[in-house]
Amino acid sequence: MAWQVMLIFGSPVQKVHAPSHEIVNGKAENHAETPQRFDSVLAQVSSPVRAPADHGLAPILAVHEADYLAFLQSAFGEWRVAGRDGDAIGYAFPVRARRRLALARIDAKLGQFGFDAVTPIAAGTWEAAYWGAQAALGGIAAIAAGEARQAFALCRPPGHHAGADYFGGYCYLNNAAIAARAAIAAGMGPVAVLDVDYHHGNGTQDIFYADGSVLFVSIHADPRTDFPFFWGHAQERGAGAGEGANLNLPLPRGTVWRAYAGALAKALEAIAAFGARMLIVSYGADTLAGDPIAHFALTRDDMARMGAAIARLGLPTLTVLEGGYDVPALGDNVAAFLAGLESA
Ligand code: OKP
Ligand code: ZN
Repeated sequence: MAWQVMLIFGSPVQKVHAPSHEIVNGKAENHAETPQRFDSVLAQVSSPVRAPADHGLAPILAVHEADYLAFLQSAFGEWRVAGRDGDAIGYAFPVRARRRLALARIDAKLGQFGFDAVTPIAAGTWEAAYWGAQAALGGIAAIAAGEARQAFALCRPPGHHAGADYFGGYCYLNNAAIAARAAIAAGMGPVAVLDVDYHHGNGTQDIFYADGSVLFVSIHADPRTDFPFFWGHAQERGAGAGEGANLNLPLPRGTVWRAYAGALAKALEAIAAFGARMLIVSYGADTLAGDPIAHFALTRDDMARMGAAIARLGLPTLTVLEGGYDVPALGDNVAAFLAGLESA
């Protein structure tokens, strides 16, 4: 048996982000993306979780706009200064002529940089997102240094819906994209990002859409029926230098392993054909049957099968956590996926 070292990174600071509510069916409901998700994973992973070193803002600035990062850092304080209780959440969004304006009011800034009503900025959101990104960077640094062939970053909040200058879909900093750019900077490219979260990773797609140095492949619920609706359609194939370096494989609600495995085989074939030398997996356990906000029907054993199939690529791999909202089951699914990844 080939023993592979899987190093795991995460910081307890990531738990300080605890948004109270999101808008579901027109009403405020308890937020699905809770700090308990972090504990569920922590309790089930087999090796100790390392606190990441601080790699600073520079690798985050390789993906995100400086004014967007400044906004994320000041938004909650501005919300309080404006006399508001609870978490900061926008209500007006510029569907036409989106551009940088010198806006004074916090509500206007929330609309300028956000795209939905389910992603509040709470006390500690910036710190938690920052350390989640550092966890992903810790994984890249460990693989680059030859300390491990594989790493897992316990990222929460998740990242794959966040773009260069926007937040949404519970995401603020795009951990997978930050890791991909860091891997390229470390000479580990070409890089492929494989996104197996239930939802399309629109932020990651957008960041690399015209960038041929990163292949983005995503298997997700058909955006005609599921969030994020406006992106993730099969005809989105990349542009300019990135033409052909974006592959969306949407699947219907109710998808079970047999159909999922077919899409996964296509995804893996595309990654091999691209000549990737480094793989980043955006892993969401929300493909599990019974997930409270998602509608595929995979099992815990399917998570292990998925990990094993991905491992057969034989690439150095960083897995970053995205979604998965059946909190008691989350850690066990992550552990099953990682065991599959380590099995090849
Ligand atoms: C974030 B990630 C629930 C609607 C949920 C937002 C989903 C964000 C998913 N009734 N809409 O990709 O897991
Ligand atoms: Zn998801």
